[in-house]
Amino acid sequence: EPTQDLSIRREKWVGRRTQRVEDKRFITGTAKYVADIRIPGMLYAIYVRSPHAHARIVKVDKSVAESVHSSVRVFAGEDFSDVEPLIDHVALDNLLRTPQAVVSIDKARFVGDAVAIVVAESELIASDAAAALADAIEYDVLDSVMSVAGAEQTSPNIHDALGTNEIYRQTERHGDTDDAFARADRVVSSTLHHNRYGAAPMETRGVLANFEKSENQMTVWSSTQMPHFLRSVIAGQLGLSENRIRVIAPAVGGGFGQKMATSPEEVAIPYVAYRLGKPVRWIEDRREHLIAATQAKEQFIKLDAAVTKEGKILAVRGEFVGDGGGYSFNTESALIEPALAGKAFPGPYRLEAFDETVAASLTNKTPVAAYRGVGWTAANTSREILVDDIARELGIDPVEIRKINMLHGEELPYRSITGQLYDSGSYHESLAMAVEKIGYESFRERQAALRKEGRYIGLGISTYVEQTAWGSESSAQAGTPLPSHDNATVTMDPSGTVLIAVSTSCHGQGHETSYAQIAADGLGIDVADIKVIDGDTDATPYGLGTYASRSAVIGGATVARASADVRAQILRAAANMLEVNPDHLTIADHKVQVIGSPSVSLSLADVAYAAHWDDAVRAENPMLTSTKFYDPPATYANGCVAVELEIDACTGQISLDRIVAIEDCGMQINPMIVEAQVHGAVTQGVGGALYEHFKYAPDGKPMTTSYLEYQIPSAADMPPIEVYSIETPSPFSVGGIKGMGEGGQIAAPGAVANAVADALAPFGAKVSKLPLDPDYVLSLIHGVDGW
Ligand code: MCN
Ligand code: SMO
Repeated sequence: EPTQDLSIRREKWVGRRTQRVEDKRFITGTAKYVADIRIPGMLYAIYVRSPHAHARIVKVDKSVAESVHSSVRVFAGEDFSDVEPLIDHVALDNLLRTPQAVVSIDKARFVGDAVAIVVAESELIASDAAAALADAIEYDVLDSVMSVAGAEQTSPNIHDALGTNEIYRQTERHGDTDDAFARADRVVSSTLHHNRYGAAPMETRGVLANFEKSENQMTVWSSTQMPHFLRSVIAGQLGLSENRIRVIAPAVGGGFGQKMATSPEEVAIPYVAYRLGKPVRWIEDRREHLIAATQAKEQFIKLDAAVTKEGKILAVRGEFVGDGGGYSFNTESALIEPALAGKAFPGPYRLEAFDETVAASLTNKTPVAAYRGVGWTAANTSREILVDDIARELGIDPVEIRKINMLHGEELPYRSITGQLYDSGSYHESLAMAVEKIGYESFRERQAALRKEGRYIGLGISTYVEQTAWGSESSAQAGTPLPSHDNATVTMDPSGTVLIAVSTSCHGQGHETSYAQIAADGLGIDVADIKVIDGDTDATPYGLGTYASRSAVIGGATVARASADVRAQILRAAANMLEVNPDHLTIADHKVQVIGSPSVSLSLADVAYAAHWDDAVRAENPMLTSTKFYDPPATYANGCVAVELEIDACTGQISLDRIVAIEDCGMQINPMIVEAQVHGAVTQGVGGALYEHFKYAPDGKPMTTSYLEYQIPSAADMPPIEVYSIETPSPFSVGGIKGMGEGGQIAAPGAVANAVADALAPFGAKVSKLPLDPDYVLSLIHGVDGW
């Protein structure tokens, strides 16, 4: 056997619908989240946050809070003067930076901006003291900027030093759009105000930090997706040595991208603990979460498409303007939305030319950061709406127009006009499957019949390409280059059971099961013989954690490679014991066997024991362990979502009847997990299409501060989601795996929007904003916006 098996072994476990091993502790309530961890003597932190969208902070009178109780201590902006402000690292020229102090000193730039942290021996005392302080803080309230329109003009400037609120604007021309527009029979235009919505994890954010002075040791528990990266950031901002910091992500109740970049709180709370020499914890409440945790996805997209009368889309001119909120979110960027949208815009379609204008501006709203399908949701939704608009204008069937413009599998690998290298895919096959499964043909008849009765049903289709496997290459192809580095360590102990330590950091996706499946097939053992640990920087090798649907490809490959290496070590040890050539051995069902004569075998446990304790056997490598690295090429998953719905023309209410989702993520490790991921992502996409939007009053006061006003879909709102798979392996990645965690949210909103426009075609409806709440739907019917 080769010592370095670069493919993933697929025997008993990989590809099987294995029940998730981690779920028992989640379902029985025994999983430990940050809020469950208690350290004797720990102090409770409560934030005092700005009630104003834009205001100078004039005076923070700490004595008001400190007189509430002897245990109260207040940390205001100036107390963090030796903490480096947070800044984004995206390596793009012409991007203006907006350094963010972990607690603001000069100004509040959105309602919820941190102005002080109050710490006390109990949560109640801290709350009382924080409330007293909040009433006493003096502000000089400024005009607030609530729109990206005119952002390049000055006044008022959200960051005084910048002289503008527009922090980036760049046009990249791919191919000759002028020529394509000159040749076009028609130009079809479409605009989309993509709504501002965001992650709604069951667990809000939370940090517990403990600085033990005698040990010179800082331990930080945080509900994070990126423990190692957070450790690097804390070390840098606080000036501590990195090996003295241990970051632990205990059970994390959902992240969805929001817990990816470092929050100011994740630096401020450790600093307070460091200063006090005591454990300090902060747990965000839901209202705080809805105003202070990052929001997402708001963009203004303008598209002009040059098309032929036969329905060929020659070229597009696109403008993507992101509304970044009060700061270009540190360690990420206000660009993540519009920049990723621009690069992903072509999706599965051929374009001869594309003008890509990307801009990001600041407003006095909560900063925008990652949320499942960053940039890609808006890009996909706007593009799929445009494609339907073109079809309607030309009188071509929406399925037909997609077929005309879509890449065929044989054309792949294919470099898109924006430079994304699609590895492989099943664009036509996924569309065909969606059309078949949703019953497209018979639908049209039903629709026509129902329309005569005054009932409006609609069917919408949205195809997508999902960029996955974020390593250095993928992030560069996305337009926001960042290097990456990930590893896994696989170790077999003397009894023959296995520990896997990974640098990805699961927060709901099912990695314990998926990785165990890979190692089980790699080592000829069962999932039950394997323990997977992640989310602890002292116990796992360095890496960037879990986001951008990278873990299956990267974590899967590092585990496969390290397992292959350990397998080779086992075979060498067994070869010593059996006095045969290791090439003549294989592993199956907990045994090392001679190929062709399975009766000559050793139990894995005996080999592992000997490899540890028998100096004649353990030879050159005393431990059955291996750490492997992987920084993958980009891989692109694809699929298609089809939605059938009905609109009540009197109330504007939408009811979803059916959702069909076709997923192609290459080789699947666990089809049951893939299916569940599609369920979650599609549901979040439906939330964005129909319900979710962070609303602000004209003065910048948030109007969606609880789940009464910020509505997310419940099980009752969702029809069953029918998921079907196609497996087109990636020719580039280890094992042919592609990621898939975001596809549903990328595709579903476009399918919903197109279904609404289809249902309301008799009214000439054209969707130009989201969500499709009843008010907006009625305006589409009656032709008056703001009905
Ligand atoms: N998988 C598989 N076979 C494949 C691809 C994936 O079996 N070919 C499995 C993986 O093993 C993994 C899951 O599907 O268990 C998702 O894998 P992947 O697409 O690699 O995505 P990540 O594990 O890197 O997760 C990140 C992705 C993102 S970016 C967001 S946002 C999101 C999502 O996952 N956040 C989630 N799904 C989430 N699910 C939960 N429960 N909670 C979140 O916060
Ligand atoms: S938004 Mo997902 O964590 O990339």
